[in-house]
Amino acid sequence: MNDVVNADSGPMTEVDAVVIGSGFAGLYSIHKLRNELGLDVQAFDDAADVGGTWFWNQYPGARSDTEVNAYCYSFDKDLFHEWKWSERYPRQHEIRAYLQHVADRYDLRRSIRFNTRVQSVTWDEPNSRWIVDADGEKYAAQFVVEAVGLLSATKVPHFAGQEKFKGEIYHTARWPHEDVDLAGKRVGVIGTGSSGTQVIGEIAPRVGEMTVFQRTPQWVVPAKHRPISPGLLERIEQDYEGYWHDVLYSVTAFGFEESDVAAESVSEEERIAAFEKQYEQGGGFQYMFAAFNDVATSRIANAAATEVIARKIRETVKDPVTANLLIPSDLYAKRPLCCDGYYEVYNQDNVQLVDVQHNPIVEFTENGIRTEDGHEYELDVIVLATGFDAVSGNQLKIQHTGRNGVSLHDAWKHRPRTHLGLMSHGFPNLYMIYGPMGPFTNQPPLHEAQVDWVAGTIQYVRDHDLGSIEAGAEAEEAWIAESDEQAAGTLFAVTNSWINGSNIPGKPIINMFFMGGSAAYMDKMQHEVDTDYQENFVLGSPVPA
Ligand code: NA7
Repeated sequence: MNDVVNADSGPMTEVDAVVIGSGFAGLYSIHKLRNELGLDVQAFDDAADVGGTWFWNQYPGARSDTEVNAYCYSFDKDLFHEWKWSERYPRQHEIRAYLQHVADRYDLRRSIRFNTRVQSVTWDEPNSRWIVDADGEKYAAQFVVEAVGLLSATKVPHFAGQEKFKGEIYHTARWPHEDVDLAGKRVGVIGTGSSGTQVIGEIAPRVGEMTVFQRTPQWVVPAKHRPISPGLLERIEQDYEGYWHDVLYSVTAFGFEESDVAAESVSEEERIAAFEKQYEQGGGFQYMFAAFNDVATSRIANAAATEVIARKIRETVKDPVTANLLIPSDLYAKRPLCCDGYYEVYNQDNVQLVDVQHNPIVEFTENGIRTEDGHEYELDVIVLATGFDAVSGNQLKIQHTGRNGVSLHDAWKHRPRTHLGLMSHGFPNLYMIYGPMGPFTNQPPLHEAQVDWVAGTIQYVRDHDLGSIEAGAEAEEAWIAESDEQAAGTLFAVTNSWINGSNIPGKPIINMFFMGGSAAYMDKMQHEVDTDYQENFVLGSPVPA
């Protein structure tokens, strides 16, 4: 790390690479670039510690709904062996402790400046490097790796009169780190996605009264939490390489066996029986991808999947009016949810469900929430489980100025644009881990695969003294076209959710993922390596001496 004074830009620190974020992807990026490639790396995180999404989402009930054998790092077998997970779906504090352990084990903290937000990154064309403004301090780096999180930019709707409310308001993704005492209180929850269902299920037994303000119900299957299957992690260690290869060369990279049978190809009775069985085994992605392979693409398969869940809701929820309100009218094509005991909550005497789709919230009052029918719900605490400006949200919070002074806001005015979900034309040497049009999969294994790919390109640029690598304009166009075509064949494209940006008013409603599956995505990345990046990238000129 060198401190230098640049005539144009003032004092700044020179490093080889800047990493933004210290969640799963950021930590591995620091390790890979610094400990393996030997680069001088400076990382930033606006949180007070490592963890990324698992630092911020401290709300009661927060946990992963990916089975833990695929929700961890694979790059070091010793790490896999030594960390002892306690549950099939680990809770937030356990995942955060794991990431803290990783930071310590690989001595990563010394490269991270916490409580520091990167405000802008500006391409310095003559010197083939980025000028990074981190809360006013300047850094110059040839490479920037943005590991800023797919679901990190919180969506906090502003309700009329919000400032009048005398109680406490918490967003699930900005939950205080100190204990929030909810015992005996009147709690209102707005939002019934993953975060909402988890928080509702967790706090219902201890609050005084709970009012759930539901705009759109979602299909929820049980998680069936249980200890990790005995011997599973040991069996994985016996064929460690083979296991992780199979995870990556699957469709979803979730580490469970995906079905290769189409629901459309079997009888209705067989369909229903398979979904019943899967429901009993638990798990949202399993329900969508392990029973059949066409739930996300075939309306027939989708209808059979929801028929079973709807019946379970009716069987579980005693009040038929409440049960009906909980049954979605749309397709099963949002991010699939799982939560134990969710529907059972509505049988508790202290829980009421308010349908704010037909009776919208009009304002927050001093004492609670008023709906259109004039009713005022008196509350002590309001929980906003209202989600995220997903996928592109965090990237766009950073002011990027790329080649020829073009901003990322302008380049992405009509839609986010990338090649491989990793690099955007006009922004050389700038990598976005899990950026827009990246793979629609379980994240940690793909984070590692993407960071390995990034490290490969950095090594290539340095070995060949190229200065820069940039996604080609045509390659970007082709990637967007291919991603859109694949997404158009799925039901995610016609269902409102953060997956297509429709949860944010004013955001372009557009495909934001590569839905061709993890294996196909891995092949795409490998193709670039095999062709020496000559086909789809612009390789820059040597760095001036
Ligand atoms: P989601 O899945 O985007 O859910 C947000 C919820 O909040 C959803 O039920 C929304 O209803 C509701 N919402 C949002 N704004 C409002 C307003 N203004 N009024 C009423 N209700 C509102 O976010 P999560 O945090 O649960 O999960 C996001 C991902 O994080 C999840 O999929 C995992 O991958 C981890 P709507 O559907 O918009 O009617």
